[in-house]
Amino acid sequence: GQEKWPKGDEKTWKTAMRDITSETPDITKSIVHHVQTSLARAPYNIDDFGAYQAAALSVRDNLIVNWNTTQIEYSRKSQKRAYYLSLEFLMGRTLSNALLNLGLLDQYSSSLSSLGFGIEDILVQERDAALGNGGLGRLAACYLDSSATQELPVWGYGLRYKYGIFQQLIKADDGSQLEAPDPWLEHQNPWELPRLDVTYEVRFYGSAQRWGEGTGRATWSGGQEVLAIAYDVMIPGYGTRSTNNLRLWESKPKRGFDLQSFNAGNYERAVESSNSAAAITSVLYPNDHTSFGKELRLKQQYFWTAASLADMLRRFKNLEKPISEFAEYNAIQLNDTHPTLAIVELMRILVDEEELSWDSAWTIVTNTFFFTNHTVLPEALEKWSVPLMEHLLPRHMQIIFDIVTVEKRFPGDRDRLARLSLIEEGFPKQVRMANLAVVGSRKVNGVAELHSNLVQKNLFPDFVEFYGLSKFGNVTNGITPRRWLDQCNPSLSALITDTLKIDRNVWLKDLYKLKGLLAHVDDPQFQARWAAVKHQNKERLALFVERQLGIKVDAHALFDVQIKRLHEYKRQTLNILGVIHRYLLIKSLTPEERKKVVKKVVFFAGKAAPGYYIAKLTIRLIVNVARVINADPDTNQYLSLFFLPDYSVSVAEILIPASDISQHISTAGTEASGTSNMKFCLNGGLLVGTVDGANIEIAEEVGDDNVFFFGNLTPDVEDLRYRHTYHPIPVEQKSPALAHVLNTVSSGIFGSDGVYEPLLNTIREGDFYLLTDDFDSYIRALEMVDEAYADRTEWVKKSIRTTAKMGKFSSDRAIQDYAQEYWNIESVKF
Ligand code: CR6
Repeated sequence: GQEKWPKGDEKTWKTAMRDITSETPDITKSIVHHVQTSLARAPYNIDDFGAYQAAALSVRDNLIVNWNTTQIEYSRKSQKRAYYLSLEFLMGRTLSNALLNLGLLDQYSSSLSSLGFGIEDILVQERDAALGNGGLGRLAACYLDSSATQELPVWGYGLRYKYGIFQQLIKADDGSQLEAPDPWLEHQNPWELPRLDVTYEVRFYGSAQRWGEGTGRATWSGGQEVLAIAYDVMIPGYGTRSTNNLRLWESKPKRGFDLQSFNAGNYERAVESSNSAAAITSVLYPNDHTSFGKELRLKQQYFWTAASLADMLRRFKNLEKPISEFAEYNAIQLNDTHPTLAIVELMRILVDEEELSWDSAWTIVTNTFFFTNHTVLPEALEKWSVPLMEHLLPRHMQIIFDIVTVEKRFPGDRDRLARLSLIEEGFPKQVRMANLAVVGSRKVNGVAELHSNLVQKNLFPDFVEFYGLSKFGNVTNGITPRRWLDQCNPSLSALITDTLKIDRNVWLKDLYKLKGLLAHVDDPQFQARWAAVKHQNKERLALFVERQLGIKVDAHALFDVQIKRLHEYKRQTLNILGVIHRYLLIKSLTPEERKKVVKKVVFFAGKAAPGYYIAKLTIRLIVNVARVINADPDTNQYLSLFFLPDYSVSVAEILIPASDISQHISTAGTEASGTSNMKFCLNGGLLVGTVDGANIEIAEEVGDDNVFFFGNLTPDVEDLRYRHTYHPIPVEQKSPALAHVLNTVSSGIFGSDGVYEPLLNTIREGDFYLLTDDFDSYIRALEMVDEAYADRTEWVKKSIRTTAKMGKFSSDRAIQDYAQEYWNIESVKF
């Protein structure tokens, strides 16, 4: 291999520079060029971070060229486009993905090496772009990758938050979560292009005056005007030059300050108004599955939808088509209810500005929008108070009231229409955004079969009755195999390519090709290579943990992983109580009996919303149980436990390839889909899970015998909850094993003073998430995992079969579904 020079070694750089001749690879020249010009630094002064920046700028040059070509082709062909409106895009790192998609990884690796740098050290210099909370935001990122890869004219629209999801710190003394800001833009971000010339004015407050009797028109004026500035993030497709755009908006005061106040001698007030404009895009709301109704959040939503629609309109007008054809050229996907105001904003533009009749405008709107629901949990369903809306967006509130009255004109009985109501009665009245999204969209979908059924049956049954079933559908989520296999698990990718004897770029674009692995399941040599790859990934994780937490990890043990946002419905509590159960059990065994114990390392990672008390208490319990278990010399060779702080896309890329088993154990009917379950399986990890979300479809594909299912089923949940309320049975009676675990925690061995009582009481009283009902069956499932793992050959076969049957879960398939069944767009080839 190539010799590795010390970082930023003066001699290396100087030699490399002196030796720049016509023979020098262009890539090397380009990196050096960026060091000297873009970074304005002397090459011998460059550290790993500088080398990362220069490499990134050099790669970006390629992207810009492809991006421009693609966008010109889109304009030239004037085909229908689709827009993905998402308040979250959880992109992670870009450099390695861009290198993979451009097919330039090897070249950059050797150029950097000739300059004295190792590619691995360079890639980890990049800070994650973490503009999202969890699955919903990462799904948006996977969909952008798949759209570009399939050469589909799809743009994303989002917000350029100055601070992404908070950094999670674990307090040394008591193990609780602390939040710190994520200043990801501190250093120049090479992956975005500021478009200082692409700006729109967005209005807030003011008043709306109706005019044009019977037309529904009005003029909205006064209030505050804020500027939206575009930043473009290039999204390269894999194995194609096609490069799409993710446009993120930044807010700015329209003028440096409010001149009127300034002239009146009120300097402070003038600056205040400019601060309030900049505040709109300052921070991502760190809540997953909860909506608080905060004014600033509503401001974000309107600011983003208004700027995005204005931008789409401007692009559409360049086509010189009549406005009545808007929906023939534009499809807009609403990622959850967050962008629902776009429906109202498009009505405002069409009625007030384009002066279309209400009915023509409504026809266009309801042919343009598509709505994806991502959860049935009531606390996540957004509602905005009518007084707040009237204050912030007076014209939009009028339009919503008009939609209500106009919809009532349609045939159907009054009662039924009342139930469709967009306005919830009460003090104050509230606008139900999900209902508005359903009424204003052409189609509504959930994110896995079970979830889409629940959307129809439990969330919107009256709408199903009113509009018919054809308005409702399902698109099961997917993940991009580029990032979630090739990039995060290069050894497995290489083994697959070698085994299938087809080009990597073929199976990475047609994931069903993985089926070809089935022919090799019984080949002992292949099994050994497969197992060796998993082991290597476990060693990589062990090293990572040792560096982070200073504790050695046994890579020969069973690796059991649960990584996701902390939430009661996801039941990390069930998992940690199961760990305690295992610990107590091992302690009760004789030395002879212990020989049969399957050695296990349990990993947790995930953030809790800063205001979510019970979720934060769960983290604290996990961290403190880990401290006790890992320090117990009597048992720690059989069982150890880690909570990895500050979970992120990049941390997931290390954890997922290393897992033997992962946990997806939500109360049945609560996890809409889950997407990490797909990532684990694609990397040959098996699942222990409930019959919920996409777990069900994964089992359909890979076979029931390769998934460890447990727990109550969705149809029984309601009845069980009813019984908890009206015929409660004490935990001691329902599950003596669980009662013992709860009492052990209460006894104070993981921290005294009753700190965990509020958490334990959620189980002892009410137990909304059914831990008492599922605990024993959960423990049995984990025992079955142990038994299966004891037969290592069988286990490896299960692992191979699982990966082989994951074709369905490529986000390429999901995006095809959207493109064909919903958006009606075609790829643009050039
Ligand atoms: N939290 C669902 O809970 C789903 C993703 C993406 C979620 C999860 O099951 O896989 O969306 N929902 O569809 C919301 O964010 C509201 C999630 O990420």
